[in-house]
Amino acid sequence: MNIIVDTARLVEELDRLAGYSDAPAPAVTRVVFSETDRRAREYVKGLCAAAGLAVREDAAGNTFARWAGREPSLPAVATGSHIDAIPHAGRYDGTVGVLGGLEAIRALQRAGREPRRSIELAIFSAEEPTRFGIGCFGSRLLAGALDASAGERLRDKEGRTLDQWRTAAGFAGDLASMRLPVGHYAAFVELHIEQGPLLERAGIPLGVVTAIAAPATWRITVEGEGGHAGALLMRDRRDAFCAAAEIALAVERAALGTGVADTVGTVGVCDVFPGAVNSVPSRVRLEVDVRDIDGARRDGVLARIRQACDETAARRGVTVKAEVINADAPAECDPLVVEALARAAAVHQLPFEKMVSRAYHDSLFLARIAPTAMLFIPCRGGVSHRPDEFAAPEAIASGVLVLAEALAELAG
Ligand code: HGY
Ligand code: MN
Ligand code: MN
Repeated sequence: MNIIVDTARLVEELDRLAGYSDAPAPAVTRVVFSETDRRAREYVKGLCAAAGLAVREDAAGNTFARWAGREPSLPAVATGSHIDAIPHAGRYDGTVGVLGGLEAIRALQRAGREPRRSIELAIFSAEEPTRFGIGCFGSRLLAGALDASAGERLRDKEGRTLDQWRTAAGFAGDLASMRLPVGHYAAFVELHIEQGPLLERAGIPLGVVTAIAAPATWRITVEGEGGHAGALLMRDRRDAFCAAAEIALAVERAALGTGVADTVGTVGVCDVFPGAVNSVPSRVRLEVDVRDIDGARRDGVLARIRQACDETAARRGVTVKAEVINADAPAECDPLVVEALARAAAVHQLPFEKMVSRAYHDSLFLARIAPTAMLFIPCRGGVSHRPDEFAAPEAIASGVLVLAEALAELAG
């Protein structure tokens, strides 16, 4: 029988999931291990159980919902993404890959398919860096890109550790026990909105991702000297914010300096201490995000930023400490999985184009332990990480249809 996507039901589930938010609609805020995240997880696990999937959670809160195949001992084929959302984000980032992945499995069940390999939906804990400053800690732990020491090492801004957060959220167990070996999955495919404008501009309904950009996150702490905004004369100042401002502009200059569109640099967090209008800033903490599809070019940008930190520190008499949170290699997607997606699109006469992902995803780490590729659908105006993020129902349906087709082929 043909695979038919129940689009209306899927859109209703996406809207229901968006309701689990710590920000007023249409914004979505859902930070890992918050009460809202816990309730959203319960909702999604309920949908998986209703589909007859066997659900398990690991020590970091990664959730796995498995549809047993005819030969359950074989490595499964997996799909999935994340349901956590940065503050004031949209409702499609990550969730299209989770609920869309679930709908792909349900569509195959309704079509009477009986795949040889099990098909497993994976919901990774915390693809977003909001809580601990690093993205993808769930999939990093699965792939061995983080080891169990992360339980103590990863801390939020108040110093609370990953171990404290995950235990309070009910995820006990040993982080070392959750690692998945190479070969655990026969293939992994992630459906995701593009989070950029290229597919919509080209009028193409699908993107098959061939590589994922290399993200790096730095925490830069600038220590100057505070004082009274009225009495402390300009010539006597060591203003931490003005020094940090120079460093922020150096980040922009270094990213533009490669002359290549693939290089991007962002200062997304700036905490000013003590944060009073009549007090000269004594300490500023910047969080810096630098990416490129070419790892060496990205590292060249980081070197120029570090040089700018040293120059600014010397000239302004402040101290600048740059702490690398992560500096990951880019990922190549697996050609066989890429071709399975291309064939699945062709079966349904849906045009696609091969492209790179400038956003990072859990696939960046799954690619270290399984043959991995991603399937993109357009989002309006390429907008993401904003409340007006939008993916049209027919775009979502096309993505789920091709995902289901590819999963069926990969699972035999
Ligand atoms: O930042 C990213 O690329 C992802 O959306 N967390
Ligand atoms: Mn995101
Ligand atoms: Mn995402």
